[in-house]
Amino acid sequence: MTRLVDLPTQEHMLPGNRACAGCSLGIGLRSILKALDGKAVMTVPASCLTVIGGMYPTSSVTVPWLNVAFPGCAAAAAGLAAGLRATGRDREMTVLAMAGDGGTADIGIQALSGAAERNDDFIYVCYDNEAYMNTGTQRSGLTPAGARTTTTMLGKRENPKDMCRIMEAHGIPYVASTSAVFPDDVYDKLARARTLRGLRYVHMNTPCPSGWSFEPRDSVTVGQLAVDTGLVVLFEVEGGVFRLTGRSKTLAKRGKRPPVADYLATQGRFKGMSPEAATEIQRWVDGRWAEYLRRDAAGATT
Ligand SMILES: Cc1ncc(C[n+]2csc(CCOP(=O)(O)OP(=O)(O)O)c2C)c(N)n1
Ligand code: SF4
Ligand SMILES: [Mg+2]
Repeated sequence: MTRLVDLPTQEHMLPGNRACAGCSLGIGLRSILKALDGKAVMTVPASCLTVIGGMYPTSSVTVPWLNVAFPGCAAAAAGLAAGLRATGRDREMTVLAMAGDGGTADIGIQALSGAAERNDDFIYVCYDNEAYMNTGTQRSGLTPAGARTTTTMLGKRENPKDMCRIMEAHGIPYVASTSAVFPDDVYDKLARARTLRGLRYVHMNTPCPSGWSFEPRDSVTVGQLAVDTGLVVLFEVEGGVFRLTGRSKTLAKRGKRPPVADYLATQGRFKGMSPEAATEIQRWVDGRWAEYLRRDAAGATT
């Protein structure tokens, strides 16, 4: 694993952007662009990311970037990849489609699924801040159970979709789960994905102080606690072989995780949740964690 101090020093994000104070999205994007060596062209639908990349006439990135319609991130990336191939430039740069959880798991899933079925040649990163944040925190298909949003005033009832499983079911060459607050893990996964061809999917948990209600200075600790409790798991699946990575691998060896209640207590969006609801989430996390351990041990394809 690449150590933090060994990440390339060249920056492809400029100092300063228009995201909220403490937003972890900038940390994640910075690591992603380092891994791609700045040789990328991006497609991005309406989202908080648009705010970082391009509120005309300013931008915080040095790579070419297309703002596209909300459902069309993967479709636009497929077109770009085809164009680069047709002009013999597909080895020169990576096509990077990057969308939020709403733009991926809800409105963009049709274009993404089609591109995965065709195994179109681009990297897709879903940055998951667990709601429609740019429009004021409405629930998405990836909002966790119990979280209060402006459309789930009493807490969401359903668990989030498992996007990585959905993407794995398409049989694509690479699927990974990471967190924006672990730049080394993000970097390694994008660097690996860059070497492969076809559709590569990376899911990046992205703590959001404004929508989750915590202090901007706590983004990294909140994101780390999500991983330590097992709510967010760092892993990759390449050629059907599953393996835990980074902090999740360490946790698996240690065999002990802090309770999910520790994580829930860090954020205003879970305030007022009943102990029974918290126990239910713990049970859900424990079940998934056991499955991840089993798959890691087996290097399994199922
Ligand atoms: C077709 C369409 N519907 C709705 C919108 C309004 N809209 C813009 S950004 C956004 C939320 C995006 O949520 P997500 O993809 O999770 O990204 P985030 O804002 O959380 O970063 C919505 C609903 C739109 N631009 N286009
Ligand atoms: S709403 Fe959340 S994800 Fe969007 S810019 Fe602010 S902190 Fe970042
Ligand atoms: Mg979102």
